[in-house]
Amino acid sequence: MKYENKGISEEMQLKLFRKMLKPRMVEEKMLILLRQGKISKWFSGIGQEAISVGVTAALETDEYILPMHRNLGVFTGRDIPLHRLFSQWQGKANGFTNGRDRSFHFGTQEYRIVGMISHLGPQLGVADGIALASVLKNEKKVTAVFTGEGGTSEGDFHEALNIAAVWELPVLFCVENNGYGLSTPTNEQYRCKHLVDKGVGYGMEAHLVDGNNVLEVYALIKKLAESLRERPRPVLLEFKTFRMRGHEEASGTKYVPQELMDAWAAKDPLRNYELFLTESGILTADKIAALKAEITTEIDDNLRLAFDEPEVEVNESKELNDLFKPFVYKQITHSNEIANIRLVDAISEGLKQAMEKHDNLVIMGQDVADYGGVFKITDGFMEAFGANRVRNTPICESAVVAASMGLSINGMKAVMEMQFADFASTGFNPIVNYLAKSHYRWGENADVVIRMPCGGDVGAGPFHSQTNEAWFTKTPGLKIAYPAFPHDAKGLLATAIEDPNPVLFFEHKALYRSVYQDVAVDYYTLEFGKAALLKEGNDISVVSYGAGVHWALETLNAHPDIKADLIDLRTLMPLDIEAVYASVRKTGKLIILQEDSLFGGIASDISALVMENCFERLDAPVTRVASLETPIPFAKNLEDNYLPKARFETTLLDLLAY
Ligand SMILES: Cc1ncc(C[n+]2csc(CCOP(=O)(O)OP(=O)(O)O)c2C)c(N)n1
Repeated sequence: MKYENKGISEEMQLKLFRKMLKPRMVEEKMLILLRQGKISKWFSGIGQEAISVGVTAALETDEYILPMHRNLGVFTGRDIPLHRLFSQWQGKANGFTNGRDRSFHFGTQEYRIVGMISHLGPQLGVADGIALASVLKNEKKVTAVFTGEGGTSEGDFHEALNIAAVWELPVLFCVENNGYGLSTPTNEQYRCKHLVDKGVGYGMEAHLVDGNNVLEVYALIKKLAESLRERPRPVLLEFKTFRMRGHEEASGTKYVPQELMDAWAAKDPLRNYELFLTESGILTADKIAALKAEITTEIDDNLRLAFDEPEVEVNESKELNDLFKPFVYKQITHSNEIANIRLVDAISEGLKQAMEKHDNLVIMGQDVADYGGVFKITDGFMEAFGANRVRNTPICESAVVAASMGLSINGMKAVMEMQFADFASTGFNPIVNYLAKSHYRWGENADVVIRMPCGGDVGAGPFHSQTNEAWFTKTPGLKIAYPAFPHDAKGLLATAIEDPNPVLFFEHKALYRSVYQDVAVDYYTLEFGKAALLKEGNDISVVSYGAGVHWALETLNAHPDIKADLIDLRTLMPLDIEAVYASVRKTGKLIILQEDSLFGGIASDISALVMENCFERLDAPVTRVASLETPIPFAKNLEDNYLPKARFETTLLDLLAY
């Protein structure tokens, strides 16, 4: 291998050697411990150290790096005390996740490292969000994100690179091409000659780099980082290297031809660099021995600390409490000035006032800028707040959700408009796996609200009419609001934005322009987890949310003889189940009306909870009314038949007669 010092000082050349030696020696120790059954899985980065080490050393310590499972050199390069890494890998409290996640699946703000989730691709979009925040804050910082060549086949890679290019974000996309994705060789992964050729397609500067040559990696990244800080733009880097061990230790390397192993063994980044430094007179055998002794002592001392640490304690209330970042609701009341406005106006007004209140709040979504969004909620926002804070996105829900997370990591707030709630399916992974799980996993909140225009009775067919809250109520770590009235919508949206946790905010399209209410003109908040009692009566309890509330009202208004409690849940997570219990204990009968199809919806859980907690007080089976178990159809008569509106009346009367 050929090394050129590229003007790098001897001191730095030595530093880079030490920085590569350390992860190599840590790994060698881990492999021994693995064989002794003292640690669980291990993903080896042996032979790839020059990339992690070169990139990390070239960046400032306050610039974010988003590493993968083979980037131990990023973690050691930022001088994380080894015992904390060892505790992390042993699932102990001194690690970074309180034993809640394994291996490299963690981040740490202290070291400006944001670890991967298993799904590989989402962190590429997170890097976009972090870089966007740096640009908006005028910080002149670069963000580096890693992926293997296998991960480049995911849609997330395309989405993240495309956004970074369109928005000129200072992101270094570092592809470590190590020949295999698990057992899949590159010729079964992609068909272009080099992955770096894709840079042209994204309109992005791109470089092919010898990933086993630490001086080349360091010099190039240093030069690029300096340039990107001054002139923000993304760069695609393909580092050619090789995975010298199995995908993870247990899986072996049988499928890798021996010649390939031998050829790459000859290119070992550490041995070759050691040879170069020795031949240049920068390193001596004595110095190498001293360095190894020093690192061995560091490893042994730190391992002792980790092994001496007790197993993580089980504390159920701590487990539950750590799901969300603590948020103390602050009630903000309004003056008496009111206006009679529609749901759509209330949401728009609430959002606008939140933009005025939080100058770190950014709105992102398709067509939300000049065009004002397809429902015109953000009409005029771009003029009021500028194109930096009201951002049109390309059509890429997954990367925009991920970028929202990145904004939050880097100190901002994000509201994403999902053009239609139906399209959350293409952003599903980062919602349920990234936003929902980050605080529980490593204490990082997701200060993100996703607005979800949803619902049927609009003649829009299976892909523009779904009310898909049940996809998310199942997932711990998400808060969910589903207002039915303008006053609630405005106040709950303000609270959703104040809350530093991820909130899905459902807005029923059929109610946007049909429901009017007197709404306070000022900014105000409403507390989550508080149902509203819209009607009071002793005959029966009716529980619903969203459009269902209006259908129930219509039915009850048509039957003034029925004396019912009508409960509008307003938020589904947290769920005000106590309000439901209190009502059922009074009436003895409960009917739950849900717009979505029946199976697996929140009505089922409410029913189960009431059976479990109010059984003795029930005079009839809890009854659920919901849509048919089919997709929602287009034609008016089919849609009317699908929706539970008509069935509600007959079921209500049957239950009253029980
Ligand atoms: C979405 C998803 N699909 C599949 C996997 C299983 N898996 C984990 S790592 C991996 C290979 C990744 O290959 P590459 O991106 O080249 O990185 P490398 O492991 O080679 O460093 C696979 C298939 C996963 N974690 N996530």
